[in-house]
Amino acid sequence: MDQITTPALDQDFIAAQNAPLLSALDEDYAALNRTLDRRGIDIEKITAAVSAFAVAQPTWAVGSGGTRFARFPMGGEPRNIFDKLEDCAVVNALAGATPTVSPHFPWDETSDLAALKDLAASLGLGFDAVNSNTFQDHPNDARHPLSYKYGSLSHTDPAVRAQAIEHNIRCAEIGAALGSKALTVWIGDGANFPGQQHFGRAFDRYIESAQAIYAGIPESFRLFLEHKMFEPAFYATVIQDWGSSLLAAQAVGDRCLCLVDLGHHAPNVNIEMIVSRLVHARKLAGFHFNDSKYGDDDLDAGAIEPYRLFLVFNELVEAAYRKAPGFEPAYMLDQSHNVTDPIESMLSSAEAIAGAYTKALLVERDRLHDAQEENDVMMAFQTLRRAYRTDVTPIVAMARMEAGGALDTLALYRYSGWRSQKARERNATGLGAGIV
Ligand code: RM4
Ligand code: MN
Ligand code: MN
Repeated sequence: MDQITTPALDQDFIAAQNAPLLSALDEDYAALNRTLDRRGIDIEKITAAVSAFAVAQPTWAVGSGGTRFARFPMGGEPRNIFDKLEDCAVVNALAGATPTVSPHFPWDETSDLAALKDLAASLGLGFDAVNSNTFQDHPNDARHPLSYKYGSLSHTDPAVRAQAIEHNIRCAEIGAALGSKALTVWIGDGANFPGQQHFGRAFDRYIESAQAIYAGIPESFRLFLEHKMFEPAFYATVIQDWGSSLLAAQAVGDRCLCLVDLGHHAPNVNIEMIVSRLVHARKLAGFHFNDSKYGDDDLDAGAIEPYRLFLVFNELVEAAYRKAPGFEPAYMLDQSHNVTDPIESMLSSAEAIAGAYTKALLVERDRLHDAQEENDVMMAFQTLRRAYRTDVTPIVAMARMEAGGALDTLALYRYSGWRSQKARERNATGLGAGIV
C-alpha cells in the first residue's frame, strides 16, 4: 500500500499551524486558570484528564449517511474499510482524542485482516468494540442463506437464530484478531403491528441466543447489548429499553453489559438517570454519543441538547469520582452524517464531547454532595450550572494540542485539501459507505 501523504497527518505541519494561535490560547488559558483557581480547581489536572480522554470512531460514520428516502454521496467518500481507516486517521490526527475505530460487519468485510491490522497500526489506530449486523440480510454471503426479515436472535425459526448467533461469534473472532475486546449487539428485531409478536416468547428466545453468543466468544471479551425504542420495528422492539437490556444482561453473565445510545429513547427520557442506574447495577457498558431532536436522528454530539450531554457526563464523572465498582465505560461516537463532510462532523463532535466532559470535571463535587444532603436545592442546582456556564474552550484546545491535535481542527482540515484529494483518488461507488 502506498504511503498516505497529506498535511492532515503530518505532526510537524499541525504544530506549525498551531504556532500562530498559541499566544491567544495562552492568554485565554491564563484567564480561565484565574477563574478556576478562585474555585479551588487545578486547571492543569483538568487539562491532563481531558487530554487523556478518548472516544472511538464508528467506521460507518465516515461515509455519507442517508435516510430511508435518499442518500446523497459526496465525492471522495471511502469505498471500503481501508479508506475508512484513512479518514478515521485524519480525524484522530486533528482531534487527538479518537484513537480507536469500531468496525461493523459485514459492512467492513475484508479478506485480508492482516493488511487491515497493518494499516491501522501504521496509522496509529486501534480497534474498539466490533458491531454485528443482523438487521439486514447478507445476500452475498453463503453463511447467510436465511432472511432476517422477521427477526434474528429472537426469530421464531431456530435455524435463523443459529445463523445470527454464528454471525455474532464470527464478528468476535474477527474482533479478537484485530485486537478488539468487545462485541456490540444491536438487533432490529421487533414488531410493526400489535399482535405480530409474542412479547414474552421473543424475549426468551433473545436471551437464549445472547447466552449462546456469550458462550461462544473469547473469555477476554465483553458483550454489549444495545437497546433502542423503535426503528426499524415501529410498534415494539425486543430490546427496547434499558430495563429489557438489564434483564437480558443479568441473565447472560458478568461480562454482559448494557450499552446506552443517546438517540435510542423516547423524547424527554432522563438518560443521565439511566446512566446512574446502570452504574449502580454494575452493568453500564458504555455510550454511543450523538444528538437528536425527535428520534434516532444521529446528529452531531451536542448539536441539539448540549446541556443533556453535560448532565450525562456529570453522572459518568460522578461514577469515576466515587470509583464505582465495575465502572469501565467504552465511549463511541455513533452518528450519521447526511449533509456534512463526516470528517468535519466527527471533529466538531469530538470537541463537543470533550467540552461536556470538561464541564463535568469542573463540577465541585463536595459542594454538590453537601448541598444535596442538606436539601439546599438552589445551591445544588447552581453548582451544576456554574460548571456548565464556564467557557472551557481554552482547556479543550490546550488538551487537544497536548494530545498532538490541531488548535483549529476545521481550518486545518479544510486547508489540507484532504477531501478534494480523495475525490480525485477514490472513484465514486455510490454504495458501500454510510447508511441509507
Ligand atoms: C443503530 C444502532 C447501532 C448502529 C446502527 C448502525 O441504530 O445505533 O449502534 O450500529 O444503528
Ligand atoms: Mn448505536
Ligand atoms: Mn442508532
